[in-house]
Amino acid sequence: MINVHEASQFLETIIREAGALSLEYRKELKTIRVEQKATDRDIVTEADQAVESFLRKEIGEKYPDHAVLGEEEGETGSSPCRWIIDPIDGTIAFLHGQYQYSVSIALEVEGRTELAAVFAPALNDLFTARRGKGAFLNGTPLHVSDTEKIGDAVFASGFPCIRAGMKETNLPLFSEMMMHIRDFRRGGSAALELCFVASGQQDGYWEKHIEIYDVAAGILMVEEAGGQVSDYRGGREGLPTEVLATNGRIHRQSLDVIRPFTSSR
Ligand code: LIP
Repeated sequence: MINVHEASQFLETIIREAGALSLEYRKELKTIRVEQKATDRDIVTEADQAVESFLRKEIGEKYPDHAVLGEEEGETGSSPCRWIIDPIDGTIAFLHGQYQYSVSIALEVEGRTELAAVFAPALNDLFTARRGKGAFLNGTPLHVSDTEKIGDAVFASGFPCIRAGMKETNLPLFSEMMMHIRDFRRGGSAALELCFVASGQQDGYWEKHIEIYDVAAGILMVEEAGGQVSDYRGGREGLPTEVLATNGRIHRQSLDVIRPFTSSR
């Protein structure tokens, strides 16, 4: 149905080009057009829109029958092959001139992610993964950390719930986690946080009310690097809305902290 090897080469080419396009906009951050989305703290820039349009054009030319789900334009087409795009994951980091933003793309075939790429253009770091073939950073194989105890772990998370004005803020869970872990980081791109778990720079990441385009590529990255990903109860049915990703060794210890914060579904 699809030549996955050829698709992975295509993916690497277009994600690098998309990253280069974002860097052009990054030179003009003072004058970039910014629009409000669902709430006044939820924003989109013209760079997000331009990068998604570019990726849709490239995918449409190469694979006209494939479906595409993108953060800015939603879902188009219907096919067992679906490209899931976050054109700029970490829009706020991007807008503030920070390094930690990414372009994130996953290819799903019959509902299962087969290919993933996350590119951090300002760092020139390209993370890639292919199901069953491992995860890589700029071509070098990745492996999760070997941290055994949650007390030695560095975690990351995010707070989309606050931006969306939700009642559930992640702050009570954040306070509890801080009592158990070595330290915490908030970079601003869920896709990159997952890549940092895959590369062993961080031992874990949790986030709720996150969207599939934020995490589809990063989840495959963690799993292919030997880590574990689940919802807050340890299963998969709550994915991708709730995500707990760890090096595997500290997954159970992390679930013990997180489980009491699971809401009913
Ligand atoms: C963002 C994330 C971030 C998360 C945000 C948001 P965007 O994606 O990746 O880590 O905490 O709430 O969803 O909107 O910049 O593509």
